Amino acid sequence: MTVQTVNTTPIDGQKPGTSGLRKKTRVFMEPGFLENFVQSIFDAIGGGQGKTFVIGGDGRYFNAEAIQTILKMAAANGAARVIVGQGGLLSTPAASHLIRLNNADGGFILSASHNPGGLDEDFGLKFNGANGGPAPEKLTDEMFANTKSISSYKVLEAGDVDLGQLGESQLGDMRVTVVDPVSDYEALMASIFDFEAISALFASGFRMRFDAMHAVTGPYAKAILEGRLGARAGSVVNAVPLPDFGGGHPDPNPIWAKDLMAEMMSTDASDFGAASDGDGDRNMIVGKGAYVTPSDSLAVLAANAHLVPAYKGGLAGVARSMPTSAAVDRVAKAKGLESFETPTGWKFFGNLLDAGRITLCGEESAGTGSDHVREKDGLWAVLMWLNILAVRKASVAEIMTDHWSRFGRDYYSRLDFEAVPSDQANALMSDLIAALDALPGTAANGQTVSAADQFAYSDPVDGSLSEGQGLRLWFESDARAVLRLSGTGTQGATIRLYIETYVDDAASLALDTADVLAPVRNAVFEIAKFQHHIGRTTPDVVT
Ligand code: VG1
Ligand code: CO
Repeated sequence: MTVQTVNTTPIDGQKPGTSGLRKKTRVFMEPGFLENFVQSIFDAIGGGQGKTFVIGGDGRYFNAEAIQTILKMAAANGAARVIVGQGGLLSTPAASHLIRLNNADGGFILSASHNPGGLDEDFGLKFNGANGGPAPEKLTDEMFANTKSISSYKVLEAGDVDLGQLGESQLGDMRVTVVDPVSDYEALMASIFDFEAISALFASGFRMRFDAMHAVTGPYAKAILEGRLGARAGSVVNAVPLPDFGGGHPDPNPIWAKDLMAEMMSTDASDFGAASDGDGDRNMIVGKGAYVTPSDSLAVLAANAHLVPAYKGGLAGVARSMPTSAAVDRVAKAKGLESFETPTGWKFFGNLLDAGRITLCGEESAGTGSDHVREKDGLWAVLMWLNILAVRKASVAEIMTDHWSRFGRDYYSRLDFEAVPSDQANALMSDLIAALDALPGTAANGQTVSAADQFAYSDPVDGSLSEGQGLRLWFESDARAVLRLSGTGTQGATIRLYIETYVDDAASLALDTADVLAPVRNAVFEIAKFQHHIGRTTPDVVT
């Protein structure tokens, strides 16, 4: 087996976005594309010599082939050892855990997360560091710079590694360990939660439906919920990971998890419903007739965390991404906890978690997590809810009503405008940025802007500054709107508009969200000139 140095030319790599690099699968499959990006990663982290890496993905189309390439490149770059999930599978949180558990130097996670998979859909690759978390911006900037100047990559000329077989093998001088993707993760979950209480809940007849959306969480949910905790057989649906996720979007929200929503809103609903995304880091929580917004879910978990063994000593602090509603801030205030507002993307929570400043964190996009790993963790969030339900012996709807009556309610919604021509989306944003300073005092649709800014974040741990992280508009009516462009799409631009408003009078806690938010929504359409710039005000997805 010889190491080959292959000459190559720079790729049109684009900057890794919110979560790694995402492209159409066919682009990743172009000769040299994946190789260029992987070599750019090795070069950015100071090479692979003597290092240990974790590798796995969400099982989407091209997963297995890409892993073989990365293995051969890791060997050629001098890596000492690689730990791979059997069949090439690892959920993002499980990969994060394996990096930490094995003191690895980092990991390659192959996923485009909630984006659809298949030859004509999306593929993605992200690199996580030794703390188990997504590479910080400084490192992704370096990777990007390397993709533009790269002239060669290294690869070992060798046959494929058998990823179906558990155990050890050699690839050149590199040791390859194929591990069960679930077992270490399951042990971690058992160390956090009261599995006895959750088992007793299921034994009492409690019914749940977990929709794995044909993505990577299936094997984890089957093993833990049905196998270990005794949820009745068939509780986990769409449990077998498929290369195209069965043709759907593995995005756990009421739009893409329609079947689950339909069941949970029906008369024969289970007691508890949940779903996860492509790579297993997101979660959707829904009770009988009661959908829980991710922002509210984070707040409820923060308020009830002390009921879960791993958090019974209390929380160090909490954090949310900027577009996430202020619901968790209210809990933090009541509990006297420090709370942080970070830019979108899990990489911004890493320093706060590492420094012990926060224990729980989350995003409006259905990502919730804690300091047990350095990624958001879908199944962990589901187990948090189950543990809390088991202790409180109340329904999801009762828990929500109780929460709002204590803290008030932050009505919340996100509107996505997808596949907008990039020049139009950019013009909408840049026009609004140019008008930002003059906005306070402006009225539209009966709503008056009280303040407006562009979010910038200065990391409290290392002082690094991240600018241009979204536009914020506050209204005199106690509402807030946020606009930003997605960093995970692969087609044109996606404009995300986030709207929230706070109420705390008892009579207003059970209103229709769309009705409550309509005045502000329409005001934003006017102020940001949606019709003029993109020719529409109807979003593709509302969550
Ligand atoms: C989206 C979400 C963001 C999340 C990111 C990665 O990013 O809004 O909250 O961290 O996806 O999640 P964007 O830039 O498209 O808004 V995952 O589960 O897709 O890795
Ligand atoms: Co994901």
